[in-house]
Amino acid sequence: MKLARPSSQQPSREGSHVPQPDRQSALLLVDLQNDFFPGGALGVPQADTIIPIVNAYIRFFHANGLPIFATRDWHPPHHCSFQERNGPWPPHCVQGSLGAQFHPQLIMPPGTIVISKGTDPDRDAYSGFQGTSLAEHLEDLQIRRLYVLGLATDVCVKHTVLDARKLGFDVVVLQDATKGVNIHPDDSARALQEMADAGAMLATAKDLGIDPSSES
Ligand code: VGL
Ligand code: ZN
Repeated sequence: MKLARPSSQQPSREGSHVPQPDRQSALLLVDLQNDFFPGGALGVPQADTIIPIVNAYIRFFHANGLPIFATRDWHPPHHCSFQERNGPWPPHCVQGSLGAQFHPQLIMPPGTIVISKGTDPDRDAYSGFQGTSLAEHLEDLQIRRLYVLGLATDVCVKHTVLDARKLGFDVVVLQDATKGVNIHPDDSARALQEMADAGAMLATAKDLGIDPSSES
């Protein structure tokens, strides 16, 4: 991982001074794959309820000509994070499987940049920056601020956001478009606090002037 660029961003309370996306902003979708939705191998409770608002954010960024990145958990069979290898999780997001595909109701524009992670059989990667080219892509496009949404709040969203902050990106967590696994009931709330403590801003659609109920 590259070293941090200085960031002017200060820790911020929820909703306060949420910056509007500018030409150095990108949307980052985290692991919106079938296995993380209810009925999937590692289904996040109520994850399906965020799909309309995720699509609204995608439309907003795409309409403004801003880049959209999508990470995907992309494990080889017998990945070290699977229970068969004493890892914490059931098998999920195996490369090429239906469970590893993006949710069919997501409307991802052509040009969406897909970042695969967790591809090393012997290393897990909860962060979209870990072992990937995400940081280099963002630097190429001169992106300074990331708007982050997806699954799961308390696992991959959290690790991705914390890495983004360490790398010097400004981060806005779109908290109405994330859901957590919540192995402990307050895991998501704690994860959001941890991200805020690291200087991420927490925002909802209203802060960006997006009406989540609007279709197309
Ligand atoms: C994730 C558990 C295992 C995630 C990935 O995307 O949040 N969670 N692998
Ligand atoms: Zn995984």
